[in-house]
Amino acid sequence: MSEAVVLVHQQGPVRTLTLNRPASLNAFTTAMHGELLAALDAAAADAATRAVILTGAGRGFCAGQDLMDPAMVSTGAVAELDVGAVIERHYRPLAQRLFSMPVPVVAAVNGVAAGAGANVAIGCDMVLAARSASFIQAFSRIGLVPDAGGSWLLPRLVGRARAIGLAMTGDKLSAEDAERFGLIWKCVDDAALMDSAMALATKLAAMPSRALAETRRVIDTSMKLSLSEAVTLEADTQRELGRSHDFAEGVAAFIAKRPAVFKDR
Ligand code: LHQ
Repeated sequence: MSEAVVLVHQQGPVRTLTLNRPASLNAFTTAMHGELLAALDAAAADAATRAVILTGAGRGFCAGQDLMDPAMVSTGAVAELDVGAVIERHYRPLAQRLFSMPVPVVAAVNGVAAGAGANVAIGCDMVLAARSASFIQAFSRIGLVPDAGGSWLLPRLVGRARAIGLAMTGDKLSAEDAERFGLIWKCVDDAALMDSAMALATKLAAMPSRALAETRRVIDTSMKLSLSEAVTLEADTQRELGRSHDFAEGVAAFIAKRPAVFKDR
């Protein structure tokens, strides 16, 4: 049996998913798409998993679509490939899965993240990157536009000027500049990456998962709402969460000066 192209490791409430095609800088093949989506679905369905880390094996995080995947080159004519169908079949479900996870997802970007690999990374809730890592909107280099949710995310994260600059030039952005631009949460020393990711994921795992997932939802939704509509969404969401176990537990724990034990999903 061939080795899994997505490795799964559980440590307490934290599940680490490692993209595992290091010889190709973990570029996406059809098989890797299948395994990653299944692994995210399984993490979402497992009540004992309260945070997920996504990282890459070897020296890269993910180089985007595997441009040598037989599915792409078998016809001998790349122009005959329906790239839109690849997006619909693989990148849409992946982006939407990340944006609807019931628990936080931390990207631990260990090396270069290019094309769809960069946008899968920044589609995670919090992104830590090793100082030697980098982000490349490689699409323009091969005549495409940012995908995997990148066209939506980039301007929201870094503003229009930087989004267009990064996407048009396809230039490499260092992890330090990515932090400075607001593209990622933090850049850390290479040797500290996985410990930092585990510490962050462990902290998030002890927090009220349902409220964290709802936090992502209201922030993402607010981008297309008026202030009045956003406040209505806040009120509606607080009304629901206000009836939850985790809210009662959080308040009770605060008053009793004890750690809270959250359990809602
Ligand atoms: C690769 C790849 C790769 C295969 C490195 N594929 N082997 C959606 C739908 C359908 C179609 C198209 O696209 C999309 C979305 C996208 O993601 S488009 C963007 C696709 N990605 C790219 O264009 C990035 C291509 N890779 C690169 O530009 C470089 O490899 C980067 C800048 C990422 C890293 O450069 P280096 O550190 O110099 O490494 P390298 O180029 O030597 O790569 C190491 C190996 O990995 C090498 O294989 P080899 O056998 O020569 O050692 C590369 O061929 C392989 N590899 N990316 N996407």
